[in-house]
Amino acid sequence: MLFLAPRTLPSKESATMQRHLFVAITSIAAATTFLAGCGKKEEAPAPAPVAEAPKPAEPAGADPKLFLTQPLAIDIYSADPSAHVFNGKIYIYPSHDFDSGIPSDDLGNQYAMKDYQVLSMDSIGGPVTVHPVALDIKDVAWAKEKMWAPDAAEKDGKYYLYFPVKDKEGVFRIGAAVGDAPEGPFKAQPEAIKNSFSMDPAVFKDSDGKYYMYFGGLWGGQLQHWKTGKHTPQDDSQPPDDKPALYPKVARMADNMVEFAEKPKDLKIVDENGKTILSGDHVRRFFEASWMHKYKDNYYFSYSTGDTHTISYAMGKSPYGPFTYKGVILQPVLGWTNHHSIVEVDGKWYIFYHDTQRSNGVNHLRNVKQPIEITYNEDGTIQPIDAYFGDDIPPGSKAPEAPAAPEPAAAPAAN
Ligand code: FUB
Repeated sequence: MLFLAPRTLPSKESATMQRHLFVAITSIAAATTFLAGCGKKEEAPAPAPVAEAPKPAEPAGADPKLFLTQPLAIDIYSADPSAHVFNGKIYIYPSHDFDSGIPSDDLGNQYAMKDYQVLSMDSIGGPVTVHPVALDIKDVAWAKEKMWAPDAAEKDGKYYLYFPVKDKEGVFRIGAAVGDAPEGPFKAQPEAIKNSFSMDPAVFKDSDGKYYMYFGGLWGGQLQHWKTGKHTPQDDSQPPDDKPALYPKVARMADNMVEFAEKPKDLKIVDENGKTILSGDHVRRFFEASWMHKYKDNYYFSYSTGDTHTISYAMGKSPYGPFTYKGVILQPVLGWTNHHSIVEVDGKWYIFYHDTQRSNGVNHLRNVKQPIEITYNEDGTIQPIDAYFGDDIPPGSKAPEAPAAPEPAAAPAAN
């Protein structure tokens, strides 16, 4: 069994005390901006015709004290933040949530997003710009519905937006769109990336200049439709509990950045004994939200465990793996989905994430939050973060504690 050593609360509290202070200050600023925005909306209501149903009120947000960091002070719902530093500035490529009115189900039909807007900021905690629509579903010839979690990359002064969307047959594919600026606009390629399937692309640039895409997602993300290597949508089942879990996929990008240079391969995740993580191991198995980063000589593949709601990670020595499961980076947040990115900004490493604080738990109305600095232990493992102090975690979702930091606790690495 992993996770034998529990975290100690006092050490966690002392490690996060300064962050709380910073967060408290930024929270008040953010809450003031948000409330001021809401107030403005209510000041001059048009007189409603008597017969017309009242517009649903903006949901009241959850108590800010329950959260380690606060929502970015912006007035759109946003989720799945893929952060990058381009030209010294922080850009976030999020999903753009909205209320489609579609009832919630296990396939995520309520996540019916139809465009992307990029966010940017000069520094962590600084003001955030919400850029105009960077890509609209109506400008993607092959797309039908559900623009889910995107990512972006830069190469030779061009910017590439990668996005999962269902095609006209209802099959998730991954598209590429090209632009001249990090915030877009982006022009979609006429077809989805050949041999792409499923969702949640994350593109990683290795230190040797090669780019790799990681992708895949269970349930509504359709990865199970490809488990035989062929497209078998009639078989929606997951592997039996005692068989290997479905792996995320990896493919090196071609030089033109809009094609794969190779057929996608499995990205193996194994336990501390080198044994494959099993399908029934919902605490550790990959579900969605791939992300890759490199710190010192180690590659870190991090991902959401879906119905156990953590961001977990595995370490390896090559962008293709294999990866050894190490533990939890981010404990469950308020809301069903947990989705993140990890990026270095000015010599410090941050996790960007989302939750449903602003909508007080409406799963498809999420908000990207102020990022949290992560701390590496001397052996390269990452100290786990608990960013939500409330009780509204879906039943059975709380993950076991991740391994504790070696004693004495190592100082945070600067880069
Ligand atoms: O935003 C839609 C989907 O929800 C994403 O693609 C998943 O990662 C989950 O966050």
